[in-house]
Amino acid sequence: MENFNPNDICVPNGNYFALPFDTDNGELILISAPWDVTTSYRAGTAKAPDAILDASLQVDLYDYDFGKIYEKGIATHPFDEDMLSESKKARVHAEKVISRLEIGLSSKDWTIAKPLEHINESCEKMNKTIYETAKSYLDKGKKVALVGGDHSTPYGLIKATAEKYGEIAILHIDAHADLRKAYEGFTYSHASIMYNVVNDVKELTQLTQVGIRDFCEDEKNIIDTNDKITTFFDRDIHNNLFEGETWEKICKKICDTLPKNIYISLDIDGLSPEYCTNTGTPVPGGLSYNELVYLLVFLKKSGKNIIGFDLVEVSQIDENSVDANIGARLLYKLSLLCLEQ
Ligand SMILES: [Mn+2]
Repeated sequence: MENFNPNDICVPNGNYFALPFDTDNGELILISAPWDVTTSYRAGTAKAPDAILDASLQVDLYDYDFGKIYEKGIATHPFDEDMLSESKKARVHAEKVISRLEIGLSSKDWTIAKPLEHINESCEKMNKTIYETAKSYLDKGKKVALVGGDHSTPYGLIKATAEKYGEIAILHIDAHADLRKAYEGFTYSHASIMYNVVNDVKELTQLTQVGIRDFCEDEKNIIDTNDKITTFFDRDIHNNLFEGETWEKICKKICDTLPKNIYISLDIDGLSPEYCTNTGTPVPGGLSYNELVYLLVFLKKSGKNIIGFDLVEVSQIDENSVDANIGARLLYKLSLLCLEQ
């Protein structure tokens, strides 16, 4: 930090926010996951880590809520070019699968089954890479967070974090419930992340979902019958706000469902689409930026310990959009939450 003046013009150094930390002296390590294989509607989120890193250079480091806490150290794990090229290859297969399913072919049809197998293998390899990278830092006593990529990418991080802490509670902010079993035949679909976590991560004690407004009947049944899952549907949140309940009271209810240690999985489409115009599967409704920041700061001020997080589904297909800028600001806020006060 010696030669670093946070008030000066920012000099890009390959790190998020151009901070002068490395993976040895940083307290929080950010892993980029340039991966976008199973997105179902619009692709593009594989480019998010790069776009967010660029936009992060515009973020003022001094924070209204947390002052100079960044001095504790936010470091950036080296960018994984291999993951990006593997994502591009697997995406070509995935698009074939999706277009064949859309004309009514069965996932057992041989023209689908073979590429599907290839895609599922690629996704497993990506999960393993993220898991091992995260574990290596967690073993050194660091906190770890992930910048996606689509919502399949944090699987390995969630697993490694759960193993490290012995139990894990997740605050999941999203438009979608993500409880679909192997959506479109993809075992590790972005639409299945919470289904996979609920079923595979035995250390999971609680999944609290906020902003959910897009789900199928099967997903609603899972929500209704699994007592580890509490869902604050977007419609209920907004009905309550319209009828006079305060956002503070709703945040308190959300907070009360969670233990002290929490992991946050933030899909940018949990926000209203005006804040994430390029995201893969936007849905009207959702939280405002200020509501989300209020909730995050509320959790911290209520004494929660944020043990890790992911920020996923940001996309900046249109270079002039504000998506990456908003993503970078949320990445910064979430990073600060992880640092010890
Ligand atoms: Mn989503």
